[in-house]
Amino acid sequence: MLLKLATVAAAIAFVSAHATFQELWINGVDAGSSCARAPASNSPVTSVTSGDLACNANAASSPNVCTVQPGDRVTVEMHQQAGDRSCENEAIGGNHFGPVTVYMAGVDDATTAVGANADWFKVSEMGLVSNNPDYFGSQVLNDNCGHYTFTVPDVAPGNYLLRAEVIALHVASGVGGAQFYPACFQLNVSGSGSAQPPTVKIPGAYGAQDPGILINIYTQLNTYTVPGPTPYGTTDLPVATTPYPTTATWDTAQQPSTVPTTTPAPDATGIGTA
Ligand SMILES: *[C@@H]1O[C@H](CO)[C@@H](O)[C@H](O)[C@H]1NC(C)=O
Ligand SMILES: [Cu+2]
Repeated sequence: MLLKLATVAAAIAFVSAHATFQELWINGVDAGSSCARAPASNSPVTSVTSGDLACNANAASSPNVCTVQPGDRVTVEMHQQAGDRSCENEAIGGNHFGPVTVYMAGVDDATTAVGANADWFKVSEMGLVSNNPDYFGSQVLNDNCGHYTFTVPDVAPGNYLLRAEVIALHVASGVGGAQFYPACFQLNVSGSGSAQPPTVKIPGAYGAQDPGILINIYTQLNTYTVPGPTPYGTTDLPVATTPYPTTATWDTAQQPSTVPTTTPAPDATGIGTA
């Protein structure tokens, strides 16, 4: 009986460590879930060949698109439980260590586009930020109450899907052990950009035995290869050889508890971004 209770408790703790990207900010203005495709659960995708790898399982599309333009600072926000934005709880809990990635895909209509059919390019990634000690992008995400910020590249105007992802590697030393936590948002890019970066398919861009997917992270890594293509238009910082500063760069004091469902007006300005 005792053993059984302990097993149940362990199972609950494991599930509560899981997470989803839920909210979006544009230049520090909270767009909440207004243009998010909320995944049906916080469970990971574990198959690199599943269509769910694009935008997660049974994610409901939104009637809205969020308007952004090249150069905008866009922030995605992850939490363990749907609707809970509290900074008291780690964004993704336990030892779900691994990279953060962000992709975009130009589509005809972001409210109906199917992620697994889209043509994706990576726009940002944060893998191993320090190797003294090893420190991953997901840990920086947790330092910042689940917020991760990137710059919209100089892409041609139109509708896009935005895909944010954490890849948790805590049990990734066996094939199929890596856990993917993707979610998509629906964007309309305005402005006068013209870039059409080279694209990959998701699923398709990752292999089960990629060096950043089949990996034992409980050794000194020194370097880490983030899965998928090289980000378009940005260069990763080199892996630091000094301890990563764990102080938040996002202003967590201004973290809201409610979740807006209305898209912000284009060109609104808000709090600083991290
Ligand atoms: C997207 O933005 C353009 C302006 O750049 C606008 O003409 C168009 O109606 C917008 N589309 C959507 C779906 O909001
Ligand atoms: Cu997990």
